[in-house]
Amino acid sequence: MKTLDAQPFAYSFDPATTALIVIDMQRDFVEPHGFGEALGNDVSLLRRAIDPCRRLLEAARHAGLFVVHTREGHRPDLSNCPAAKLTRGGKTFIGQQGTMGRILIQGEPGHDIIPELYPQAGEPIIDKPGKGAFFATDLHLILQARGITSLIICGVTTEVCVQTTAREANDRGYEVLIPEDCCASYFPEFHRAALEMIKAQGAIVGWVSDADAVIDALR
Ligand code: C5J
Repeated sequence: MKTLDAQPFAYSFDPATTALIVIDMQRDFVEPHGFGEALGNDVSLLRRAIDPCRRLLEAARHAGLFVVHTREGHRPDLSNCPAAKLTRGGKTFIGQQGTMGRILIQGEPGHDIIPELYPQAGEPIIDKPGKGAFFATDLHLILQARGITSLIICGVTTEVCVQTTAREANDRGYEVLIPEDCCASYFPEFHRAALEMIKAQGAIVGWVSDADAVIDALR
Protein backbone atom coordinates (compact mmCIF):
# COMPACT_ATOMS: atom_id res chain seq x y z
CA MET A 1 0.00 0.00 0.00
CA LYS A 2 1.05 3.58 -0.67
CA THR A 3 -0.11 6.52 1.42
CA LEU A 4 0.07 10.19 0.54
CA ASP A 5 -0.88 13.51 2.10
CA ALA A 6 -4.32 14.52 0.91
CA GLN A 7 -7.37 16.42 2.03
CA PRO A 8 -9.39 15.85 4.14
CA PHE A 9 -7.03 13.09 5.36
CA ALA A 10 -4.35 10.74 4.06
CA TYR A 11 -5.19 8.66 0.99
CA SER A 12 -4.00 5.05 0.76
CA PHE A 13 -3.96 3.01 -2.41
CA ASP A 14 -2.50 -0.16 -3.86
CA PRO A 15 -0.97 0.58 -7.29
CA ALA A 16 -2.03 -2.89 -8.45
CA THR A 17 -5.70 -2.01 -7.97
CA THR A 18 -5.52 1.68 -8.90
CA ALA A 19 -6.20 3.26 -12.28
CA LEU A 20 -5.37 6.72 -13.57
CA ILE A 21 -8.32 8.15 -15.50
CA VAL A 22 -7.47 11.06 -17.81
CA ILE A 23 -10.68 12.91 -18.61
CA ASP A 24 -11.28 14.64 -21.96
CA MET A 25 -7.86 16.19 -22.57
CA GLN A 26 -9.09 16.82 -26.11
CA ARG A 27 -7.96 19.43 -28.60
CA ASP A 28 -11.44 20.96 -28.75
CA PHE A 29 -11.38 21.81 -25.04
CA VAL A 30 -7.72 22.60 -24.48
CA GLU A 31 -6.25 24.06 -27.67
CA PRO A 32 -6.77 27.58 -29.01
CA HIS A 33 -9.47 27.90 -31.72
CA GLY A 34 -11.44 24.86 -30.51
CA PHE A 35 -14.93 24.43 -29.06
CA GLY A 36 -13.93 25.82 -25.66
CA GLU A 37 -12.62 29.02 -27.16
CA ALA A 38 -15.62 29.30 -29.52
CA LEU A 39 -17.80 29.31 -26.40
CA GLY A 40 -15.90 32.41 -25.26
CA ASN A 41 -13.53 30.70 -22.82
CA ASP A 42 -9.85 31.36 -22.11
CA VAL A 43 -8.17 28.02 -22.83
CA SER A 44 -4.93 29.08 -21.13
CA LEU A 45 -6.74 28.32 -17.85
CA LEU A 46 -7.07 24.69 -18.95
CA ARG A 47 -3.59 24.45 -20.41
CA ARG A 48 -2.12 24.89 -16.91
CA ALA A 49 -3.11 21.28 -16.21
CA ILE A 50 -1.18 19.83 -19.16
CA ASP A 51 2.27 19.68 -17.59
CA PRO A 52 1.14 18.28 -14.20
CA CYS A 53 -0.96 15.70 -16.09
CA ARG A 54 2.01 14.82 -18.30
CA ARG A 55 4.25 14.26 -15.25
CA LEU A 56 1.55 12.24 -13.49
CA LEU A 57 0.89 10.13 -16.58
CA GLU A 58 4.60 9.40 -16.95
CA ALA A 59 4.86 8.37 -13.26
CA ALA A 60 1.73 6.23 -13.50
CA ARG A 61 3.02 4.43 -16.58
CA HIS A 62 6.40 3.91 -14.94
CA ALA A 63 4.73 2.47 -11.80
CA GLY A 64 2.57 0.14 -13.91
CA LEU A 65 -0.78 1.74 -13.06
CA PHE A 66 -3.65 0.93 -15.38
CA VAL A 67 -4.28 4.07 -17.47
CA VAL A 68 -7.59 4.94 -19.12
CA HIS A 69 -8.37 7.98 -21.27
CA THR A 70 -11.79 9.42 -22.07
CA ARG A 71 -13.12 11.59 -24.87
CA GLU A 72 -16.42 13.40 -24.88
CA GLY A 73 -18.04 13.14 -28.30
CA HIS A 74 -20.72 11.80 -30.55
CA ARG A 75 -21.31 9.76 -33.68
CA PRO A 76 -21.17 11.76 -36.93
CA ASP A 77 -24.93 11.30 -37.41
CA LEU A 78 -25.46 12.64 -33.84
CA SER A 79 -27.62 9.62 -33.04
CA ASN A 80 -26.05 9.30 -29.57
CA CYS A 81 -26.34 12.98 -28.74
CA PRO A 82 -29.41 13.79 -26.66
CA ALA A 83 -31.54 16.51 -28.22
CA ALA A 84 -31.21 18.58 -25.05
CA LYS A 85 -27.42 18.61 -25.37
CA LEU A 86 -27.64 19.74 -29.00
CA THR A 87 -29.33 22.98 -28.06
CA ARG A 88 -26.73 24.04 -25.47
CA GLY A 89 -23.75 26.27 -26.06
CA GLY A 90 -25.17 29.68 -26.84
CA LYS A 91 -23.98 30.27 -30.40
CA THR A 92 -21.74 27.25 -31.03
CA PHE A 93 -23.21 23.77 -31.06
CA ILE A 94 -22.10 20.14 -31.11
CA GLY A 95 -21.86 18.86 -34.68
CA GLN A 96 -21.25 22.26 -36.24
CA GLN A 97 -18.13 22.88 -38.29
CA GLY A 98 -15.34 24.29 -36.12
CA THR A 99 -11.73 25.12 -36.90
CA MET A 100 -10.70 21.54 -35.99
CA GLY A 101 -13.53 19.76 -37.79
CA ARG A 102 -17.07 19.17 -36.56
CA ILE A 103 -17.32 20.00 -32.87
CA LEU A 104 -17.13 17.00 -30.50
CA ILE A 105 -17.66 14.50 -33.30
CA GLN A 106 -15.75 11.22 -33.16
CA GLY A 107 -12.93 11.05 -35.67
CA GLU A 108 -12.61 14.83 -36.12
CA PRO A 109 -9.23 16.47 -35.29
CA GLY A 110 -10.70 18.51 -32.42
CA HIS A 111 -12.13 15.37 -30.80
CA ASP A 112 -8.70 13.82 -30.51
CA ILE A 113 -6.55 13.82 -27.37
CA ILE A 114 -3.77 16.44 -27.23
CA PRO A 115 -0.35 15.15 -28.34
CA GLU A 116 1.24 15.86 -24.92
CA LEU A 117 -0.99 13.21 -23.29
CA TYR A 118 -1.56 10.87 -26.19
CA PRO A 119 -2.63 7.34 -25.18
CA GLN A 120 -0.18 4.51 -25.57
CA ALA A 121 -0.96 1.01 -26.81
CA GLY A 122 -2.87 -0.92 -24.14
CA GLU A 123 -4.46 2.18 -22.57
CA PRO A 124 -8.21 2.03 -23.25
CA ILE A 125 -9.94 5.10 -24.66
CA ILE A 126 -13.52 5.50 -23.50
CA ASP A 127 -15.73 7.45 -25.88
CA LYS A 128 -18.47 8.97 -23.78
CA PRO A 129 -21.61 10.77 -24.91
CA GLY A 130 -22.21 12.35 -21.50
CA LYS A 131 -20.25 14.30 -18.95
CA GLY A 132 -19.65 11.33 -16.63
CA ALA A 133 -17.31 8.61 -17.91
CA PHE A 134 -19.54 5.82 -16.54
CA PHE A 135 -22.74 6.90 -18.30
CA ALA A 136 -23.44 4.77 -21.41
CA THR A 137 -19.87 3.37 -21.53
CA ASP A 138 -18.13 0.13 -20.58
CA LEU A 139 -15.71 1.84 -18.16
CA HIS A 140 -17.05 0.11 -15.03
CA LEU A 141 -16.84 -3.29 -16.73
CA ILE A 142 -13.27 -2.63 -17.85
CA LEU A 143 -12.21 -1.52 -14.35
CA GLN A 144 -13.94 -4.44 -12.65
CA ALA A 145 -12.29 -6.92 -15.01
CA ARG A 146 -8.91 -5.56 -13.84
CA GLY A 147 -9.86 -5.62 -10.15
CA ILE A 148 -9.54 -1.83 -9.89
CA THR A 149 -10.85 -0.31 -6.64
CA SER A 150 -9.13 3.11 -6.53
CA LEU A 151 -9.19 5.86 -9.14
CA ILE A 152 -6.91 8.84 -9.57
CA ILE A 153 -8.88 11.20 -11.78
CA CYS A 154 -7.43 14.13 -13.70
CA GLY A 155 -8.35 16.17 -16.78
CA VAL A 156 -10.91 18.80 -17.73
CA THR A 157 -13.06 20.40 -16.75
CA THR A 158 -12.99 20.15 -12.97
CA GLU A 159 -16.62 20.96 -12.24
CA VAL A 160 -18.13 19.24 -15.29
CA CYS A 161 -16.65 15.97 -16.55
CA VAL A 162 -14.10 15.41 -13.77
CA GLN A 163 -16.58 16.05 -10.96
CA THR A 164 -19.39 14.09 -12.65
CA THR A 165 -17.06 11.12 -13.14
CA ALA A 166 -15.81 11.34 -9.54
CA ARG A 167 -19.37 11.25 -8.25
CA GLU A 168 -20.32 8.33 -10.50
CA ALA A 169 -17.19 6.46 -9.37
CA ASN A 170 -17.83 7.13 -5.68
CA ASP A 171 -21.36 5.76 -5.98
CA ARG A 172 -19.92 2.62 -7.56
CA GLY A 173 -17.59 2.08 -4.60
CA TYR A 174 -14.28 3.39 -5.96
CA GLU A 175 -11.90 5.37 -3.71
CA VAL A 176 -11.37 8.57 -5.70
CA LEU A 177 -8.41 10.94 -5.54
CA ILE A 178 -8.20 14.15 -7.58
CA PRO A 179 -4.79 15.86 -7.90
CA GLU A 180 -5.91 19.50 -8.02
CA ASP A 181 -3.21 20.83 -10.36
CA CYS A 182 -3.99 18.03 -12.84
CA CYS A 183 -7.48 19.34 -13.53
CA ALA A 184 -8.70 22.77 -14.52
CA SER A 185 -11.70 24.85 -15.39
CA TYR A 186 -12.47 27.85 -17.57
CA PHE A 187 -13.89 29.26 -14.30
CA PRO A 188 -11.29 29.21 -11.49
CA GLU A 189 -13.98 29.74 -8.85
CA PHE A 190 -15.83 26.64 -10.09
CA HIS A 191 -12.56 24.64 -9.94
CA ARG A 192 -12.07 25.64 -6.31
CA ALA A 193 -15.70 25.05 -5.36
CA ALA A 194 -15.85 21.64 -7.08
CA LEU A 195 -12.79 20.42 -5.19
CA GLU A 196 -14.21 21.72 -1.93
CA MET A 197 -17.37 19.70 -2.60
CA ILE A 198 -15.39 16.53 -3.34
CA LYS A 199 -13.48 16.54 -0.05
CA ALA A 200 -16.19 18.02 2.20
CA GLN A 201 -17.79 16.11 5.05
CA GLY A 202 -14.91 13.68 5.52
CA ALA A 203 -14.31 12.89 1.80
CA ILE A 204 -17.97 12.57 0.87
CA VAL A 205 -16.96 12.05 -2.76
CA GLY A 206 -13.22 11.56 -2.41
CA TRP A 207 -9.79 13.04 -1.67
CA VAL A 208 -7.87 16.00 -3.12
CA SER A 209 -4.09 16.17 -3.44
CA ASP A 210 -1.61 17.27 -6.12
CA ALA A 211 0.62 15.80 -8.81
CA ASP A 212 3.82 15.88 -6.74
CA ALA A 213 2.23 14.00 -3.82
CA VAL A 214 1.01 11.23 -6.13
CA ILE A 215 4.29 11.06 -8.05
CA ASP A 216 6.30 10.85 -4.80
CA ALA A 217 4.05 8.07 -3.53
CA LEU A 218 4.50 6.14 -6.78
CA ARG A 219 8.33 6.22 -6.57
C1 C5J B 1 -17.53 20.13 -20.83
C2 C5J B 1 -15.93 18.50 -20.09
N1 C5J B 1 -17.13 21.07 -19.96
N2 C5J B 1 -15.09 17.60 -20.54
N3 C5J B 1 -16.88 18.95 -20.94
O1 C5J B 1 -18.48 20.35 -21.56
O2 C5J B 1 -15.84 18.93 -18.95
